[in-house]
Amino acid sequence: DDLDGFIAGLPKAELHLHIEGSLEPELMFALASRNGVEIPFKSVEEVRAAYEFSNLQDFLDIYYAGANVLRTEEDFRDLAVAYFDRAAADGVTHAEIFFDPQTHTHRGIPFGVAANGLLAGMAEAEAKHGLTSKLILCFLRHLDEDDAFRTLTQAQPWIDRIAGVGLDSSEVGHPPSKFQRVFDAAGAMGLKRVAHAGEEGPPEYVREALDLLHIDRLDHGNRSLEDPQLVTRLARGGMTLTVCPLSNVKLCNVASIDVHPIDRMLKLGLRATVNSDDPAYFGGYIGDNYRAVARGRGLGRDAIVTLARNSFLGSFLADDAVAAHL
Ligand code: ES4
Ligand code: ZN
Repeated sequence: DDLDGFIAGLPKAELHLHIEGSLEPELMFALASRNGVEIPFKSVEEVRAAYEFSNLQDFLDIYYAGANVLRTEEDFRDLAVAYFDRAAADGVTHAEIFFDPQTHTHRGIPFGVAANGLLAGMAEAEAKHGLTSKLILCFLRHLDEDDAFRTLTQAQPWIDRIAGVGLDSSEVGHPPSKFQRVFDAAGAMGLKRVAHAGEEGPPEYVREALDLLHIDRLDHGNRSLEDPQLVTRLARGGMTLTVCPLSNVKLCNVASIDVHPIDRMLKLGLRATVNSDDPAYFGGYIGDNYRAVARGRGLGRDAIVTLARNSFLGSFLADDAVAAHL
């Protein structure tokens, strides 16, 4: 049967997408040339050949280097529009996208250049495709608490256009507890809270994200499966996990797509979703991720529908908007 057509036609929300991770090599070259920025690659093929990672840090080093071509509001808008065009073609009707302001402010690009450019791209996607979106500001966890607080201060003029805060970058050695106070401050501002946890880090980091950061959604969460009591807690609490299958394989956190635990998560009662993480680097957008797990794990249409439904239930849309998407 036409499983690919079924997946493409199914309305989906994308809840775990780093916009800087949607920078395709072609756009990287175009922006490098437009901005007069040198990049350490001779061709698009050479860039793609460099995308072999054995862990998260391998990837992050090349991902932060790639972001260096992003300089102007127009660059950020073009990046976002390119992502939303791909997402719309995959049947995404709502997306909650991450950006890493510190990756830009640390190289002299003001917070507002990234924020204004991305917000312009989001408005364009809604006008062009009817695709709605929300913006989530991620703190880089390898940097310190003061730097995260400075970022939250810089965000103030845009705070009504930012849905929430997240926590990303190098997980091991940078536990959620390091950001308890800044997440408290964000919560007091009415922002939603999400965090990457249990991608490479232990189940204890997931517990910290719940207990200390008061997260509304868990990004990845794979290693929660090592702790049955934690699984029960996540399932009973209706916590959404934003799982990224192709990312897990590319970063060697899962041996192959054929052994990905997505169906096990659903059977355990977890509200798992399928997302693309950094599609330009991991070999596929959200449709590719759905197709990969559908084939690799032999998912039926019922499981695929559950995953898509979970994506709206786990979104930060108001209940009436969720109902309108389902
Ligand atoms: C990321 Cl896959 C992943 N994990 C942690 N931080 C990230 N930033 C961009 N992609
Ligand atoms: Zn991520």
